[in-house]
This record gives sequence, structure tokens and C-alpha cells, in this order.
Amino acid sequence: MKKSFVWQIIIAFILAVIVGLIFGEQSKYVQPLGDLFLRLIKFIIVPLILSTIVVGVTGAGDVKKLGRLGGKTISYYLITSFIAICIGIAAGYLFSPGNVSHVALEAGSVEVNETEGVIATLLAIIPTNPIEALTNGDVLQIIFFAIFLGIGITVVGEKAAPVQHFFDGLAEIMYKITNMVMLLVPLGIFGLLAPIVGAYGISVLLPLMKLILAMLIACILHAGIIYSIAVKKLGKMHPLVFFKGIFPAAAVAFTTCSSSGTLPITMENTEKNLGVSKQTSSFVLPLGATINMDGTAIYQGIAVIFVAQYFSITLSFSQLVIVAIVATLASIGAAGVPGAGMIMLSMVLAAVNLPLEGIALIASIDRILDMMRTSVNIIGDASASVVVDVSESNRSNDMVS
Ligand code: DAS
Repeated sequence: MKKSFVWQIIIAFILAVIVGLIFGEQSKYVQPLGDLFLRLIKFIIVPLILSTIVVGVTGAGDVKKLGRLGGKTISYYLITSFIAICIGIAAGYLFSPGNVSHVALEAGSVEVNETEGVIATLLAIIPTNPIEALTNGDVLQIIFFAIFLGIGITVVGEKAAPVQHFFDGLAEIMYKITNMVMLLVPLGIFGLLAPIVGAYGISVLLPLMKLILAMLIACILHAGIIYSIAVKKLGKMHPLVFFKGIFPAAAVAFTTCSSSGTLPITMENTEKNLGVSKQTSSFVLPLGATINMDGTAIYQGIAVIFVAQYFSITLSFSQLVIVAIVATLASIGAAGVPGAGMIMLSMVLAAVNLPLEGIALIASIDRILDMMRTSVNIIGDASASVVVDVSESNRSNDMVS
């Protein structure tokens, strides 16, 4: 995200507040600008989800082919990502940043008949007709279809190469189209925020400050507790040595908001400061920059609870299970570039029928949240490289002794 774009977002945010305060209810006349942005977000969701998840699954490759190293790496990534989402959801409920009494936009929410519970909800994820799921925009069924498509491509191998190239190309195209849509974020913020401020007053923005604080604390807790335990117990490394060694890369990630852009420094830090072998770092880190984003997972958890609270929608346990699953996939599918997590948030919100208007609210502070989540993303990748490297060297010692 260029500096000028960040300034456009800040200016749009300030203008929305000013227009909302000056024109009050009349500021609803700028709502169409926000609706335009929302329709464009809905326009990209289906092809973006389908292509990024297929590419994410095939990118993880055939675990057998990746062998032992791949199995350990992907297991570590999935476990820490799931813990991250749970921390994100817990922080969302603990801090309740979205709890505002005024705003109660009516929004569809997944009517889950509690007597059916989680089983029926999870069964409903399986599409009886994948094409119908695509045309209906049923996010959960599309995700299910994409995962199995990715697994199928990986298992078939060479014969499925043209299909894999198709989805690789479609994912690239969708990232480009998404970048074009994201250029309208300032317009979306202005068109959606001004009417909300006009209708409910400036106090309606306080939750955004609470959201930043909740995200900061959740990131510190996850990195400080989970990665400290992992590098100490499994990586045989003192946490202070670990955090000191990866700090330069974390600082670059914080400023650039790009895991992929930080990758060369992450590799240099893990090899030079943390003693990770080149063989391990050159496998674990590029894979992590693509599919392991614990910070993004925390963000998805907190953001979903924030949006639900903000629009006074209560999520059932079944829906929280769906959020945890879809947010794990969103963190796998998110690209290592600025703002990727916010785009994938639309998939998680759609999965539980939460209003996408929440994205425009969060978009106004997303850059700040992106700084935190990208730093955690690369610290998580580095912790994996330390743990896997020690496990591999233990293994080779065992084989020698
Ligand atoms: N900025 C992304 C990254 O580079 C993370 C995100 O947007 O969630 O990791």
C-alpha cells in the first residue's frame, strides 16, 4: 500500500466524520458510494475464494512429496494458526470493541436451528451441486469445493497440471482485480462511514480505537506466549534470543505490511541470528510467507466478533465453529501483501452472513491492524523454522548416534 494511498484513507476517514457531523441524517445521500464499494467486494469474493484456496492447497503441495519436513512444518502452521484464531475470538469477546448500543442495522445472520447444532451446520458445508454453490455465492460450500479441487489436483499430479495453471492464473488475475477494487477503499469508507456518523454521532467511532487496542494485546499475547513456549520447549532457544534475533524482520514487516516483501530479511535473520540451517529456512519460510499467517488469523477472529457486536448480531456456537474454520482458510489464502487480510475478511463475514458494511468501518484503520498482524505473521514463520530445524538436527543426530 503506497504512502499516498494511506493518506487517501486518512483523508476519506476525516471527511466522512466531518460530513456526517455537519449534514447528520442528510449524509445518507453519499451512501451509494459505499454501496458501490460493497458491490465490488461481493463481485470479487467468489472467484477470489475459489482460486486462492485451490492455489493455497496445491501450494502446500502433496505432504508426502514434501516429506517429513513438510509434514512437521504444515502441522506447526495449522496448530499455531488455530490457536491464533481462538485468541482472536477470545479477545473479541473479552474487549468487546464492537459493543455500541446505537447501531443495530438489520442484517441477515445464519439462522442456525440450535437443535440441529454444529453437525447439521457442518454437513451443510458439503455442496450437493458445486456449480449451484458458485452461482449462489455460498461461501462455505465454495470453500469445501476449492479444498477438494486443490487436493484432487495435487493427487492427480501431471495430468491435472493444466487445471492447476488455470487456477494459478485465475488467482493472479483476481489479485490484480482486487487491487483495482481496493483503490476504491477511500470512496467506500467515505460513503459508508459518513451516514453512520450522521445517524449516530462521533461516539460511534470509539469502537475502532478499542479494536486497535484489542488487536495489539491479542498479538502480544499470542507472540509472547505461544512462540516463547514453542522456541523454548521445542526449539531449545531462549525466547529473548529468539525475539532479539527476529526483531529486524519484524520491524520491516511492521512498516511494509508485506510478509512476502520481508521474506529475504526473515531468512537472513533466522539464518544469521537464530542459527537456522539454510535448508530448513529456504523451505519453511517461503511456505510460511504464503500459507502461515497467525497475525491475520487473530485479526479475522477479532474483526468478525467486532462486526457482529457492532451490528448487534449474536453469533451461535455453530457459527463460531464456522468462523474458526473459515478464518484458518482465510489466513492460508491471504497473500503476503498489504491489505490481503481485509479482503479475506469478506469471505469470513459472508460465511456467517454478517454485513460487509463492517469492512468499510475496519478499512479506515486497517493499515494499523495490518502492521501488527504482518509482524506476527513473520515472527510465527521464524518460530516454525527454529522448531523444525532443531527437530531435524535432533533426527540427524539420532541417526548418527
Ligand atoms: N499484510 C499481510 C502480510 O503481508 C497480512 C494481512 O493483510 O493480513 O502478511
